[in-house]
Amino acid sequence: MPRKSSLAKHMLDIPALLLVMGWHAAAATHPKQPNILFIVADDLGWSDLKCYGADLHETPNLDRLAAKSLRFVNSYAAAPVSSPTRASLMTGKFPARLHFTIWSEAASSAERKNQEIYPYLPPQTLENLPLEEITLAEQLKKGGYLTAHVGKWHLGDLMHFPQTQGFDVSVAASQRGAPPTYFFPYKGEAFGEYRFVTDLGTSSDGKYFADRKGEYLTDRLTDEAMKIMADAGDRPFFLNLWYYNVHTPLEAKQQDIDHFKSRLSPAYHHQHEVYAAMVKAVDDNVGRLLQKLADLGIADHTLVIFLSDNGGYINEYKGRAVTDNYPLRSGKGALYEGGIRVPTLLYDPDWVKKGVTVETPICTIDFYPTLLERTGLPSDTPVDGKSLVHLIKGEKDTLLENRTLYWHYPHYYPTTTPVSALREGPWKLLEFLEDGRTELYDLNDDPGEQHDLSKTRPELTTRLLAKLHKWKKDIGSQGITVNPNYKKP
Ligand SMILES: [Ca+2]
Repeated sequence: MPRKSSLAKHMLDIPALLLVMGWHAAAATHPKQPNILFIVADDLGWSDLKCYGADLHETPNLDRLAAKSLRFVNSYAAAPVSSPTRASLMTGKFPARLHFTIWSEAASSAERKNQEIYPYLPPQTLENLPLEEITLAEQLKKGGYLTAHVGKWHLGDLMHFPQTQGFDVSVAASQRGAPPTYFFPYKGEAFGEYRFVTDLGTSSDGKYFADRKGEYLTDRLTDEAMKIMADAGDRPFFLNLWYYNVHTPLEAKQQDIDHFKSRLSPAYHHQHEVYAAMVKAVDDNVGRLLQKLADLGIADHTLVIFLSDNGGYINEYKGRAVTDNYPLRSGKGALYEGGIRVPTLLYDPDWVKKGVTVETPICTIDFYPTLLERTGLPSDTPVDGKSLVHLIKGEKDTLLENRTLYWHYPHYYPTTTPVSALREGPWKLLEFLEDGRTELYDLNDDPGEQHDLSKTRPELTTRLLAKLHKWKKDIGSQGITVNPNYKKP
């Protein structure tokens, strides 16, 4: 009797066993936590995408993504230049708190060597993201994610590469902010130094891929990213895909350049056919990634985030203006809106069912807490950002609506002198650090920041300036100092 009873018990267990096996099979296709495809374009300006008002540029794939995503129209980079914004993405902190306020190379020396041309000296800032910082990648890896970085890094030297900051896999990272060329083998002279993108020049046996002649960097990064997605297996992945496009040097495929050259019009804001072709390269490759997610059967289980690290570059490259951030003022380097407001799309298959325009101001410091809350993982470190999960779920978030955002850029750039800024509701205050001059704008009425209200609204200006000063003090920000070697031109 005991034997029969035992057999009966086992027979009873069979459906349960199948159920368990079935669950495992389902788990293999759909891990419990969603995959995260985090795409950052470099220097892509506010109006560079069609879905943000571009005229010359063509971005059908990103427009299709926007049509089913949250499209943020008050989304800010935490800094007007590359490395600090990237540091904010990895740490959830204000760059000024990290003392990482200018791009890596400039922090090391270049800017401070211009000691005679500027009346003030910028502070000595970090050139490497400290290893002690607990990055988003480290948190997601600890939570079971396969963490992969592909593309531009710009958060430090080889001793501070993605592998040291929580990434299981890293492909094509670089210490520098731009490749010497966008064509294989991605190395050569640039800005008076020898630059290269790691990992892409040779095959695993150390030989050159002779057949890769003509290969374009952004296509290759996408190939590498798609391999990682396909090989991720049961583990949810965090794929941090930071394209080098559309940063200078301006280089693109000839047929795309020809296409946009034939479409140039004096009526357009955008006037650069090579830049337009570089934007197209980003769009083409986002299209390939979305198709790959569909082909792998994981499109309904993958969050897709797309944004830029700072405003568009409005200065000249080889004698021609690169882009225009209309209707916003200025561009990369500045704390006017054109330097920090960036196109941002967020698709969440579980919560976002149609395209929605989101007016609530957000910042790159917010993605760290957002992704941890969204994946149900704890945070081991305090952050400055706030979770966007309420917005993702279509709920109102008064905390975010009432929040004040801050910037501090104690450096020079062709578009600016050292400057700090805040945004509170519709109000935007800028404080120029050389002489303490302030400017105040109402972004609801004046998104192009053309009408300075600091003189007509002195009480408001004083209150906001005090708030900005308190923030700078509270986070331990670094200031500028008088330059004893300054020679007035
Ligand atoms: Ca950049």
